[in-house]
Amino acid sequence: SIPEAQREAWKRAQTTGFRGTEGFEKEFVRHVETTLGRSMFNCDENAAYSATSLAFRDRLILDWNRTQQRQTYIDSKRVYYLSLEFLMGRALDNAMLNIGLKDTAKVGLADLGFRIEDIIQQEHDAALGNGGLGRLAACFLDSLASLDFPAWGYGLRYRYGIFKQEIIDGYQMEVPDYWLDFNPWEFPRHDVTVDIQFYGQVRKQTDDTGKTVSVWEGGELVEAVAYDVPIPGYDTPTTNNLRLWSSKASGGEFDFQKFNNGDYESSVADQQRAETISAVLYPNDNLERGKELRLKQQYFWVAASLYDIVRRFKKSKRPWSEFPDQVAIQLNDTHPTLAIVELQRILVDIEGLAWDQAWEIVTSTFGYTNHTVLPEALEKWPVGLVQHLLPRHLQIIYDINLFFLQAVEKAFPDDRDMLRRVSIIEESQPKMVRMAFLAIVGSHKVNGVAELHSDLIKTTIFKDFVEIYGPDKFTNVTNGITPRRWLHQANPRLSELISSRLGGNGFLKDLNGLNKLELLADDKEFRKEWSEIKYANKVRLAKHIKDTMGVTVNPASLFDVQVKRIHEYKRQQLNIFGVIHRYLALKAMKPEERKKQLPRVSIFGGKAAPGYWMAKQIIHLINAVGAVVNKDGDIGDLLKVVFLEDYNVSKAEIICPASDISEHISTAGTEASGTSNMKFVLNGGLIIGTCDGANIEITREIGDNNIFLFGNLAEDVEDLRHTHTYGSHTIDPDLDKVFKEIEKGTFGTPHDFSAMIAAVRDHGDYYLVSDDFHSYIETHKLVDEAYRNQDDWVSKCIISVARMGFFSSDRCINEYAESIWNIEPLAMKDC
Ligand code: AZC
Repeated sequence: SIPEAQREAWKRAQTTGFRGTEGFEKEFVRHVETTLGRSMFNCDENAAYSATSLAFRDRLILDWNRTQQRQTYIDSKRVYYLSLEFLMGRALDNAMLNIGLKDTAKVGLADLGFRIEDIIQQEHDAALGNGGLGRLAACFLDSLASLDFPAWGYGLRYRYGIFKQEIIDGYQMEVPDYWLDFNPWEFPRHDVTVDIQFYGQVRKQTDDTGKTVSVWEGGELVEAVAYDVPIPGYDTPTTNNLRLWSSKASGGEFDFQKFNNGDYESSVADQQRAETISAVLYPNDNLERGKELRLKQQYFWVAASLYDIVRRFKKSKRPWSEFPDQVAIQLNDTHPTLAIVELQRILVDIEGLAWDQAWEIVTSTFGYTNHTVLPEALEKWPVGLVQHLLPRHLQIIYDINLFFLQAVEKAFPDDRDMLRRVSIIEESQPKMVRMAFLAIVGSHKVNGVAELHSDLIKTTIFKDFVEIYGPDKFTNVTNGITPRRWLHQANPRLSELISSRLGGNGFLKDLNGLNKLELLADDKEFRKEWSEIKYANKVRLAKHIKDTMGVTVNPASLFDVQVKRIHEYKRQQLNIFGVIHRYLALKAMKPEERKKQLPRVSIFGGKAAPGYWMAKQIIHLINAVGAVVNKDGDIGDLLKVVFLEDYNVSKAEIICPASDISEHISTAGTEASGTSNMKFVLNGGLIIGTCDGANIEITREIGDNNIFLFGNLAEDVEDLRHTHTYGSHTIDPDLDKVFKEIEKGTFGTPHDFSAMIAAVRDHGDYYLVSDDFHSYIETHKLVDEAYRNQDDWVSKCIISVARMGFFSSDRCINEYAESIWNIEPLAMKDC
């Protein structure tokens, strides 16, 4: 650092970042003219976006520096959130709002000839995630910073985020997402690099003290380079860090040896191979595909992050035993589970700790969050693959397993089968490493993400582990969402209305403050303003639908929304079958009767994993139905069906505020939590849903007369499935009519949809579509009826919003901090 004597000069020269409008304008023009090399004669909206972002980034990074210096000085415990996905969405609007300078920028931009709304629209989403798991990580970062927790996120800097979805002739097409073209929000740290080793072999040797040590040698090195993304807290100077690793060939551009030998191509090929590691996000949601490159990604990221964390800890010169007092690491699903093995390797092989001492440190450091009980999503890696890629790690996994199984055998001497069931190594052909079991054994806490889910993991997939460790190791932390992005940013008018009535913005940091709204549920004037805002939000979405999909929808209709990844367990097929049923019912009516019906727009959106054929068929059917219904003159505005292309975070910010009712209709017991259910209710929409995931707790909080629940319960699912397979299986007669209509060719070539129908009719209806169809249809009738009484409907919406305080990710993060991380906030103002 700079010598004492020069620090005064340094301080005199320090910048503080802009504050007022004038300051913003100066920074803006400076960036346009110098950083971007443009002028007032060629500054388009995109350049204006870049300059605005750079002005804000400059401010953020100053707060970032102060925050990091403070945390280092105090040497407080930090939490590290390891996630392969961070679905951040856009950063500019969020930064402006969190820092509290949006109005300043708005005035400044207007002075200089731009509309802030247009500038915000220029930004490309940072889409480094698939769905709920990735978006949860992003909400957590916002809460951690807003609550002043010393926290870092660690992830991968994918060159390609989730693909862009195009709908062509009703089919999904995937287009690469070139999001890094220009990203003003990241700070490349070319000086923060780590060499990551792969392959090679392990040699045992005896050290000076006579101890046998393992040396991992040979193989190849890939370099990890850090890119830092500042994460601003809301209404606090605390600015945390999201560090994303990018891969490149170790030791510079390319192998000069090869180059000089005339082997130019292969030297470049090495470079490209190294860069492949962080090239692309795997586009699966709730599905694991066991690809070697994915395992490489996982180790690359985990090893670089741990190197960083350990380096930081070592600076404090504390004894290793204090590591868990300084460091908490949360594993977002099993993807970072190798971190457990890597830390044990660092402590034993490199730092020379005894196995047991190291293991005590490791298990006190890690917490593991499970996000799914779906068997196809539980990670397993072939032993042979792990051995090839990470030979020393496989040995350590075997040792961890050995000591674990010895303890189990001792505790359960009469249950021989227990060892087979809980072994980290599955004795299959080929043998597999069960990552979830490794994560449990290597962590001190395991949590699910909603009450039902946390109960289910204890009674199903991890049942044996509850017996082994006792119930206290397993806990629940119900998910939450950040009200800053999902209310204040996405729905500024509603946020403003609420703060005008509550006397300020306090609810954005203490969401329970919303409960005072309940007194206004019957206030006519308030209801009117509330409805006007909902209507305006629907007009905005209707415009978006028109602009992007070319379909005209009437904003006075009931907007019925299902947006999320396309998955059979989420049951978009149930929804579209229900829509067909509605269409047939309308067609069968006499014109006078038809006129009395409530107009509806069924809005779908979501990506299918490129290799998930059935999900793609579902998208196709939705579009095929839309194509017929939307141009049916008998139907007109009574029913429109829209599939919104390329659903992502920034589109969710338009969609959530515009929904009247949203669908969260997974087969009971399959959706761990769901978080969009929370977003929709917080934006003044009601939900139709099954007794699954967080729907159950939402019901408990807002009251069962404010939600439309239907369908079989989780406890009955297994029996129903058994009956389908071994007993009699009759299809709901209304659903059968829907199938027959599809088979008649009403929605195009019937063959295209035969597999979807067969899944229900002939293949055991695993997702209980037929079992739940009747109550789904009946419940939608109740929705129609309820919507007709607008006063009542709006009151329900207000009461629901008033009772949503529990679902703030702030509450959720405070629970993690207290019950898992044992960590305290460190506010800058306390400094
Ligand atoms: C999702 C769950 O499906 C969803 O219910 C939950 O709300 C979300 O995590 C956040 O906890 N899971 C995933 O996205 N992916 C996996 C592998 O579970």
